[in-house]
Amino acid sequence: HNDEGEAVVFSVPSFACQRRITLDNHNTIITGALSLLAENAELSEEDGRGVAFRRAAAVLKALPEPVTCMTQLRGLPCLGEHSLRVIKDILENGESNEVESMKQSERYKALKVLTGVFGVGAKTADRWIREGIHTLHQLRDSGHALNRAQQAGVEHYDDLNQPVSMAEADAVGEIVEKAVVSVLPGAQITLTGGFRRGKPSGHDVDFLITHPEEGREEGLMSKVVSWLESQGFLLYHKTSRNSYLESANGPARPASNMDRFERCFSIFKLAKKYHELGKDAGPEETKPAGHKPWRAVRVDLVVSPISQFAFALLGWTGSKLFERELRRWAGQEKAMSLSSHALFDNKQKRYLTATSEEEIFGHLGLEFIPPSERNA
Ligand code: 8DG
Ligand code: MN
Ligand code: MN
Repeated sequence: HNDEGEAVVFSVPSFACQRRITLDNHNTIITGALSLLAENAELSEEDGRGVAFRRAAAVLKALPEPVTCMTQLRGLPCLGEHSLRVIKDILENGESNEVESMKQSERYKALKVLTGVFGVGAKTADRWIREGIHTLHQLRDSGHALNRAQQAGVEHYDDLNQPVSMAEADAVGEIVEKAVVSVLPGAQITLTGGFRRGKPSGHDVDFLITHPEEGREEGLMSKVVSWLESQGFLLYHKTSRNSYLESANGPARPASNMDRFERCFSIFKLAKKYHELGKDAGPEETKPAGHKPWRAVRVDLVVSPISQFAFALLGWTGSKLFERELRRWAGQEKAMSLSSHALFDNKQKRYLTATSEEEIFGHLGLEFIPPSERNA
């Protein structure tokens, strides 16, 4: 409130990649509600609506203090009629009717349970729900053939739906580091994803691997994976060549060296630390049934040649909305195409190289936003 006792009117730039969004959110009830609506839209394969709610939430996350009345939101970008209605409801009633009833709906609950299985996306979940499958029990009894990812997802369901802590991320990092230097001394690993943005927990742990000498990283992924497997650290892994058409917004022209970029979606078997085993952890015979001395953790590994490292680092640090907004900014405001591999200038018809994230923001005419402020 200013001197006249009027509520502050906020001002926020249009693109999320122009804002500094830390984890210090002053409007968690509103952003939580909008994020749930976004999630529900995504689970219903309505991606356009999903993005609209994500953008609205990212505007609220950028505000320096809690919203108290609707007039404060006048002139803010990305707040559509629907989002404004939800915000108004929360300001007046403390919660949104629409969101609360959505959370209670059988369809939403079933979508959450089924897409909570690693390897199950919105399409598959929707098909199962239409067959009357709403729970894991019903899925098991249905006799549906599950692919390898989904089998692992069902087997490790509880572990994979429990957040990964920073300490666990560090423990995974030590293992990956050991694997990488064993198979290629001099190779470097960098923590990316939510943990690089300072999040205290995550749904997985993301790493980017490179070598300072261009080309030395070739074939690295399969060696790292073999090492991890031989040491018994992997419960599941699927390595894939990067398909350059990974996103609809990717550059139109692939560069020649793209096929060297590999990634691996995996599930690690991570030993629990002594203190995590529980008060009753003792000799094997006295442990309660079902207590195991390890947990399953989702880990994403990406290998990038050093020439693309800055783009890969920027692209795998997130948040997902921040990345999307960076690409939208590049295309709409700069006539450039940004991906996790490169930045192409459509007017100059050439690639703009970069060896740091700072340089990429510079090419894009954006102020540098550090990872801890990319939590859009
Ligand atoms: P969380 O795991 O803590 O829930 O959050 P996160 O770390 O932000 O999410 P994430 O799902 O692990 O994704 C991390 C980043 O990786 C995100 O910015 C987007 C990026 N990413 C994918 N899939 C792909 C992909 O197929 N291609 C590219 N280039 N980037 C991707 O998640
Ligand atoms: Mn992650
Ligand atoms: Mn990930």
